[in-house]
Amino acid sequence: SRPMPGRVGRSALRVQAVAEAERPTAAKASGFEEVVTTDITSKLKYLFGRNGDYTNADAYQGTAWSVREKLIDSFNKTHEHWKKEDPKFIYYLSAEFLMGRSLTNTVYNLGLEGEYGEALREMGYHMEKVADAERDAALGNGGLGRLAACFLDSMATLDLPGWGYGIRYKYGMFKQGLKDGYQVEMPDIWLTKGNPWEVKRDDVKFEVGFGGRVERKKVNGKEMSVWTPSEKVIAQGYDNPIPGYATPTTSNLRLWDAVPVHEFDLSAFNAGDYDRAMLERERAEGISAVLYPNDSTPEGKELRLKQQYFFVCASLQDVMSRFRAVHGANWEALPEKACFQLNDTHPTIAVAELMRLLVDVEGLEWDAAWTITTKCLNYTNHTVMPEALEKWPVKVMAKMLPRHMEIIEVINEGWTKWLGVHLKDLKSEERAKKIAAMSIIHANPWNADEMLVNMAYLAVVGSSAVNGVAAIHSNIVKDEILNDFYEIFPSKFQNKTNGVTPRRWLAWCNPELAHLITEALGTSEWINDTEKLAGLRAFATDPAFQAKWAAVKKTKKAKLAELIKKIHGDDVNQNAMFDIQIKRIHEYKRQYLNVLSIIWRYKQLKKMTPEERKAAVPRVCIIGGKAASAYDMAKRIIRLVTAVGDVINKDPETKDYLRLYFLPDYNVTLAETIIPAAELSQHISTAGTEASGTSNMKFQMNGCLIMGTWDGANIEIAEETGVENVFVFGVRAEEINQLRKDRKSFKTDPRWDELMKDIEGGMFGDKDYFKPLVDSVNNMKVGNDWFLLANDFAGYLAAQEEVDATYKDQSEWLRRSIMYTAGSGKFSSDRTIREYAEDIWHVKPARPSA
Ligand code: 7GP
Repeated sequence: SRPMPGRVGRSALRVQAVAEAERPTAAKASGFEEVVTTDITSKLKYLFGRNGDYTNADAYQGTAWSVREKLIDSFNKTHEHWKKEDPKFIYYLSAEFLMGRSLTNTVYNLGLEGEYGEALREMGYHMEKVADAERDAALGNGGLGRLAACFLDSMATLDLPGWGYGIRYKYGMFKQGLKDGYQVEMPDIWLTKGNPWEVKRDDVKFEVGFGGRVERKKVNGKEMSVWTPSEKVIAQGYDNPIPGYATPTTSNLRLWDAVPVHEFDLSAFNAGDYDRAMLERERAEGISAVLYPNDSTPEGKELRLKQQYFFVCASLQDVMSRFRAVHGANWEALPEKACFQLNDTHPTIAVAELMRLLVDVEGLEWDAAWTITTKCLNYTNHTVMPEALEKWPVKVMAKMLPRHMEIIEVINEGWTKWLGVHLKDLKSEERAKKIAAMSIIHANPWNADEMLVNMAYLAVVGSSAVNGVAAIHSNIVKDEILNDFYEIFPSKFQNKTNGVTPRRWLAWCNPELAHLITEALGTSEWINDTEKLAGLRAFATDPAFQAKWAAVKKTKKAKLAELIKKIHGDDVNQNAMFDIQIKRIHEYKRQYLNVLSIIWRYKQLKKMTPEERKAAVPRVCIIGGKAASAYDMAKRIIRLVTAVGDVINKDPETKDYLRLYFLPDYNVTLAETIIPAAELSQHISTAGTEASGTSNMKFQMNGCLIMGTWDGANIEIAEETGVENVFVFGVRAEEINQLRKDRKSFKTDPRWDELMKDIEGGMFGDKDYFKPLVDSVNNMKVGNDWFLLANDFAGYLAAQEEVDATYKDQSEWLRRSIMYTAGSGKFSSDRTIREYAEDIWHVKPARPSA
């Protein structure tokens, strides 16, 4: 049976946006809805081979295949324009793109939401329910992958000629389930129903080799290194059009699928050896099969290096073949036409691969090739976690990529020699020490027999620019992580504070708030000019506006409450404060600290009389996030959250005042429901550990107050919002090193000791399973409580009290909430991308005509 027709809404926003924006393909004449209805109906009829009786999931397919055509019209126009203009391109190389869903975003970015919404309604469907049938494209782990997706949105919106390049994983980020409160991982099967958002390019295929040997040979009278790989696969390109907002530009994310060179081994097949006949296919397909589910944890698997080389090799060949078609072998001009951003060290093999392509394949001299390579490449660091700074054993590299290992050795020889000259004023012993410390190839500090290739060092030496992702992080990169390099190349180092797309993360996921903002500002231009949000400051204390603002939040809270009901079967008090922490589970992000404060709150409530309880601020606490499959401690933290929730949520004395829910399978789509409903969000990493954070920006845009440490982008958010409006606590990054040294003399708070005893004593069951968690923060043990939970605990509880007191004054809370959105202008990824384009890429907008 068909769903009931729903409300259309959003029309005021739409009318204004359509009027203001140049539209690529949207017919503005009335009657377009009928055309859309006819189109969707026809798609459905031929896709499903029947007339009518379509489910929401069917309707999604029909709608998506219809929208796809509009998208491709715009994509074709853009690429014809760019081909004609031949501007400089930026290529964003990233092992991860966390795109989420496409239907709503595409329809809205193209300005077609009214037409499609109404067409579906006429047909008896509701856009939101139809869109709900789409599976997330979850080709990323967390922040780094989602940032790449926001960047693509902004690049297209700003008309910047630029593509993303990555891997078309068959299985993306695992689906997270809960079994008895423990995380279970299930495969992300996302391609089985087809993907309307991609175009397979049968003409875009490149060979990628692995293994084998290298020989010095005379080729055309010239001594050359000739690499004969022992294994070859084909990289098959798929294009994923990326629509900009309020512009005719639709750019591209090109993802590579690994396929065998030969369908199968015919001789083995003829000899009846079916298994062997299929072997090549299996080995090839294995390369793009799964996304590594780790975030800031080491993953030394050879297959990961293979994936990295696979997509870098195909992407570079692709760019060079397009360059050659226009400019021939004039490779000196390549940096004027192409630059590459390395999204962390994952694509760093590009340094060696570009050298190989220029020297071995194109026959350039080494020095000329090096000049071109370093001009074309730039590197972004996304983490300070030492375990996530990639280092590949020389042995592994030499076996899998023998020619690249040679090239890296030559690069390193040149580099260390250059250093010797550059550091000639140092005493010889000191100089030798410095050079050893900066060598791209060095011994494993824990195993002197093993030599490693330090990918971050290779990236710095091979790039023009190196950047961190928030002001404090860029300083840590300069002063600590890559300090030696900074001292030698100070001008290479930059900061590019992250941003998020205000389309997906405000306008489209919170149309109610977007509408209110547009009404107040008298324009929807803030959607691509977020500095205009500052105009909301004028309304921050206006009671009538506050009331409307509060009403929107209430609507969004009701939606989240519905979801909680669906998942956990519980009704929650919608007047309670919605307190949220959603992000990958990691010790440095300190979800554990959050749980401890929730237990403390619970214990306080238990001690109160019923009368006293009535004066308490009720809270619904939500924690969500995935633990890397191999990250044992993170999995224990998840279990602690669910175990504490099981006790608290059932307690008749307190359940009206405090709840704790773990929302499983946190992903982009879930974030789009949670963030607009949040009133308080927690970003409580140990100072100096969270490079930036980006969800903090999404919460801020949606008027959610922040409880945070002086870390990452929290600092800049506080500066923009007014530090007095943010709940800041905890030690500062500058104090951390000393505190870690002094820990033996540190006295924990008695409340802390009490909580440790509660967990150890089995208050939440599973006490053996929780023992390692208790031990991990026992700061009396050397090396424990690395992330200083005990240190920050008292300050955290005090800040929590301040939160309660503020919430009791709803007009003050709403004033702050409005000030957050008003102060979020800086954190649009449009601003970030403009900075990259101007300071690093030197790429200029090139907009096709509508
Ligand atoms: C993340 C950082 O943890 C986060 O603070 C930052 O906002 C985000 O990148 C975008 O810059 N890092 C990762 O997601 C990651 O995988 C390992 O880092 C390389």
